[in-house]
Amino acid sequence: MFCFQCQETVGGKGCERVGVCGKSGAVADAQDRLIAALKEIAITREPTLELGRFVVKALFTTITNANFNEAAINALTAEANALVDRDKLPSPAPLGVLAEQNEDVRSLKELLIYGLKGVSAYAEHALALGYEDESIYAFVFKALASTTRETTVDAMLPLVLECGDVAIAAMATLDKANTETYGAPEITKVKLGVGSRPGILLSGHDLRDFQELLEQSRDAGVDVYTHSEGLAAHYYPQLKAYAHLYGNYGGAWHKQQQEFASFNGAILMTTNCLTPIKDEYRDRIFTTGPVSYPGVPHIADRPVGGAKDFSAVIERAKSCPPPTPLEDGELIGGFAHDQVFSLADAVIEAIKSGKIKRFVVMAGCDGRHKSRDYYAELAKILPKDWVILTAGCAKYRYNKLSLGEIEGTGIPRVLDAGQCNDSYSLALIALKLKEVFALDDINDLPLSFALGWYEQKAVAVLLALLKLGFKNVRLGPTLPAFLSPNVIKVLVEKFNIMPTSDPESDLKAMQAGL
Ligand code: SF4
Ligand code: SF3
Repeated sequence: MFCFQCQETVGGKGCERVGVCGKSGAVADAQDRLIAALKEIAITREPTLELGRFVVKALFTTITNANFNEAAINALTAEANALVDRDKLPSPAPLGVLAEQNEDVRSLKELLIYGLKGVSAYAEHALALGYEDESIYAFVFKALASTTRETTVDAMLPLVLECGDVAIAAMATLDKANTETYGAPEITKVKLGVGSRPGILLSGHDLRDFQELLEQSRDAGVDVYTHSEGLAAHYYPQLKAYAHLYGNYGGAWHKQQQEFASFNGAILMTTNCLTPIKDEYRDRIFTTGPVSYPGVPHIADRPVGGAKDFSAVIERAKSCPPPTPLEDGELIGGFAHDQVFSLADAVIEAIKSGKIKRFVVMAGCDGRHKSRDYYAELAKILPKDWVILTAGCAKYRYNKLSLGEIEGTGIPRVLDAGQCNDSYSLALIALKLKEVFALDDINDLPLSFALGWYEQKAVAVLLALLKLGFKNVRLGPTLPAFLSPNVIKVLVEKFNIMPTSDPESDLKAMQAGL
């Protein structure tokens, strides 16, 4: 195996024996074979709706912390192989990351493929709600095929940047799907404590899974809690209308081994991030969609026109004791674009009167490494008249710190738009501010970045931000292992991408406008 697709890769270089994430060599190799088969589909077939949907689903399956099941991946590869038009295949697609010898070309090819994985995740969530954009499938095919044909940096770079456009399209489609289906997110207080009934814990990003489970469990005598990226479900009017959607339990994905144990109830993983399953909750965890784990029951896809059947999850929960409390209090979120636009006058007034001096985008992913304390430390030392804009699970490093409000305005200092895909909302908010203040360049806004990245959806979000014209994006806790020194040089020259440093130095740089 060789894998370096996530931030936690061994030694900041690559996982070669077993993944830090828990992925075995056999699963990594199976994923490589699946990616090669998808490339062969892309080379030999036109991107029809049916093929596009399949390729996107399969790409999503290979995202970090989703699928640990070699048999499930092999089944997808067999399906993929049957879709390849062998008569049109000039030669087998290269197998594995290291098949590309040139370090810089390899870097751009993998950057593109990881961007596609993120795009695919968002496209798949939108499709679950009946929304899709065919141009995304066309690009996915073109991009996958390019990785088998192109041999130069000059040929690959434009495709990587184009992937940013496609990531914007994917996030826009998902935003439309989520808001048209479940209503525009509203400012919402979410409970952190627990009730006295047995619970079901929903993790991952798939809102349709959440809604169907909420509907099916409404009279079952159980409470439903969210975990990690599930938190955003509370912000949607049509989801928060379920009285038994009780609150949020725990923090970001990497704490799940302790938190799933103390939750005591049934757990449903709808997407990443899943970590290796512990015995304490092995008999009460379920997977669905792209997630799979050996020996764990998997809730099947929904039949055409129907819903998934979550009765096994609900039945399992009924016999469980209620969750052990972890904390008390509440979180506030739901600051997606519509909600912030409706507060626009107050925000603009606060900027004009000097009550808000700067925005810092601290969105993205959380992760295991201690170095991510950086984000908590930075949040603590930011001036009281600075606002943090966030989306994704990165916020769990600082969203329980009671950072307060902007004095005299009632505007919280942490504005959480929702899941990582809701970074789209943050970009729309920034574009709106640019318009209101009649700026020519978005980089003239009083706005800094301290993004955290971990998996491949963050890659798609980053490419989208670059495409939207944002410069000076600070990325941490380390730069991706898959970026070669020369590719980093290009990104620095074109976009002034920079690694996070220590909180004090970064604060100084932000105060100086970076
Ligand atoms: Fe290693 Fe990350 Fe790949 Fe897992 S996903 S094998 S931790 S690089
Ligand atoms: Fe988190 Fe996995 Fe990326 Fe959706 S849940 S942001 S890491």
